[in-house]
Amino acid sequence: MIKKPNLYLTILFVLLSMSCNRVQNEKSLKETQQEISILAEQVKTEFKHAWNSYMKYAKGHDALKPLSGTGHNWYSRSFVMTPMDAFDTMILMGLTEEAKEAKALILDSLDFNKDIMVQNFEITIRMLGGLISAYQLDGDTVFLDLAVDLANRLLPVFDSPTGMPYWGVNLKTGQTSGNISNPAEIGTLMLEFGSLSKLTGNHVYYEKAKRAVVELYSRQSDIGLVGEEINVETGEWTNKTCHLGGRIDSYYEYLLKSWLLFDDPDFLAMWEACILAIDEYLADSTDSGLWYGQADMYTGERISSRFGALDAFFPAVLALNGDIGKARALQENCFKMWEKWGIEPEQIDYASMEVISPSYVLRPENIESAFYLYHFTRDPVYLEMGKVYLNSLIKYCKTEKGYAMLKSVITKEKGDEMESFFLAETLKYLYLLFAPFETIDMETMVFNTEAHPIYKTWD
Ligand code: DMJ
Repeated sequence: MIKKPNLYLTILFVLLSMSCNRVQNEKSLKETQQEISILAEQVKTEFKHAWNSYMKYAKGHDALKPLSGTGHNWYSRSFVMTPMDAFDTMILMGLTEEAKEAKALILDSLDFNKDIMVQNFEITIRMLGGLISAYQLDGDTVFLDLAVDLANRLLPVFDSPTGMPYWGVNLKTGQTSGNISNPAEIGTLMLEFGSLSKLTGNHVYYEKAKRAVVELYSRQSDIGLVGEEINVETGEWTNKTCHLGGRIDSYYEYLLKSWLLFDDPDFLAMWEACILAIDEYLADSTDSGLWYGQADMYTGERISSRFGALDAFFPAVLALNGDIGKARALQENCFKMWEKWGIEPEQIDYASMEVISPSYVLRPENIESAFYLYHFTRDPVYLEMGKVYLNSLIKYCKTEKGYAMLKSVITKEKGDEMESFFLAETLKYLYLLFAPFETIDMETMVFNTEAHPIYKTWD
């Protein structure tokens, strides 16, 4: 017969080891806290390197070219995308001097009365989102005036027969262009246009952006999926592949976040229906864990096992939805995708773990998901991921003149491009992962898809 251990001795042993562990944990926690603060400072240093390089080589342009040390504009004139995208990151990081520089550049240069055809989606998420955050964080009403002026110039995009927005609009003439669009470009306007309505009391922005989403949603298939391309004039799908990657990604993100920001139950209903279909047809439980692949929007049949840097936003959305188990499982694979090549490629085939598209354009999504998961779980495994992301960025992308994209994560050959979202998102999420929790109150705001925080300041 196995002898039962003496109960009192067992309790004493457990209590003793608990108190030893506590002392050890307190010690390691203190050490960890110091290490975490150092990491946060290091991210700030890297941010300053990127910003100072922009100021030195590309001041006033939309973006820095980090190899040639020159500037680049998206259109025939600059809309100072980099300062606009970087401004609220500077405020969150406490970089007061840099924020002053950025604000001066924005206020000196921004004038939307230009005869230029712009892409509604990119201008909305970077510029309109940036202006709204800038107004909410800085308090200067000039930012709000600029946001209103810009939004009014963008409004003609919604004048299609379906109410779904055209691809682009001329900021001066209001002429629209591009009748082929996609769920991301149609459904990623609500946070910016909706919050502008809340801040100004003018409902037109909320109504137009919401109608676009509802029209898109009403054209999903019987099994609840959308395709990759749709004609906004006829409402016909021109590409029937559903997935979580580029062209669809932030449509799903905004359904959930619009519910959280506006308490509008229509968004909750749409989100709940969509996540069921995503779980049913896109989720793929494989031997290597959980992935989300591509499926035919009508039959639900799997089309491919493509997944990439853009799809890596989804653990963040799952975590925000309270689905921590799935979020953790997918993030494990997102991190594997990063680690396998030392930095993540744009797209892989998760069935073979082969690279399909080898570039890395300094994207944030993998880091964003680690940030959300750390926020909700406090599991240090996500801090460890953060260290890996930071070291990879420094090792492979840092140049004398900024930070550069990689043409290939296999060869690590650099390209002459530093997207403004590197300052808006990539370094912001990395910083927030290591920064004190009180740096951002996640209960009162949501991040737009360009990581511009939008605060719920209304009832
Ligand atoms: C950003 O402009 C946004 O996050 C968008 O939703 C997707 N692409 C980039 C970052 O990768």
